[in-house]
Amino acid sequence: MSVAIAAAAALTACSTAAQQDDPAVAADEATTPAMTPQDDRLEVTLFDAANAQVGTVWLADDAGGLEIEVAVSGLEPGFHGFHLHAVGVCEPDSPDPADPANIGDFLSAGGHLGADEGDHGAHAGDLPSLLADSTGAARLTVRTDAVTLADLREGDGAAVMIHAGPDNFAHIPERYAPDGPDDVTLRTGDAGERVACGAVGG
Ligand SMILES: [Cu+2]
Repeated sequence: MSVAIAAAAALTACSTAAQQDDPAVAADEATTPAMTPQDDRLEVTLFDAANAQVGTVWLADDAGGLEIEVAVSGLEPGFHGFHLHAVGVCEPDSPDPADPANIGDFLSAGGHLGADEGDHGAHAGDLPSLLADSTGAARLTVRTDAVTLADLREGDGAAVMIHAGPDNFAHIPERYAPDGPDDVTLRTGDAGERVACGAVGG
């Protein structure tokens, strides 16, 4: 019995010593901070128009793309348009830069990132919609290679935006719109008011 205990103790000591001496383990511990610098990831708080914190977005550069994870609560159950907008500000009752007479919550964040490079559904800031459950909570993790974290930080920054309603991605069947969707649909996806916003850079 005492021999077995001694052997087990020796094994434990041996494996601990081996881990400490293992150059691979030591190198990994030494380089982990350098491999995940803060400029490769960012945590963004989402606010509603009453300036209450309603969620968090985690942004992380990922080989050749950007991983976006969002956790939010307080939404109406159902689908909500979810986009990256062009200006890194989250201001209630603010003017739309494209139409300053138009005042509304988070409008100063501008249109979708990359909106001038195509129709909605092909904007760099277009993302899959959030699905809020019966409690109003939503979680989503998505990866895009249309932007990097550096793109979001540069210039005017960017805003992570959640809308009140579902996004149609400007996908309107021809039987409903023989001439194609109108300019508003092609620009916005008709996701409605802006109900939560998180600013990046700017
Ligand atoms: Cu939007």
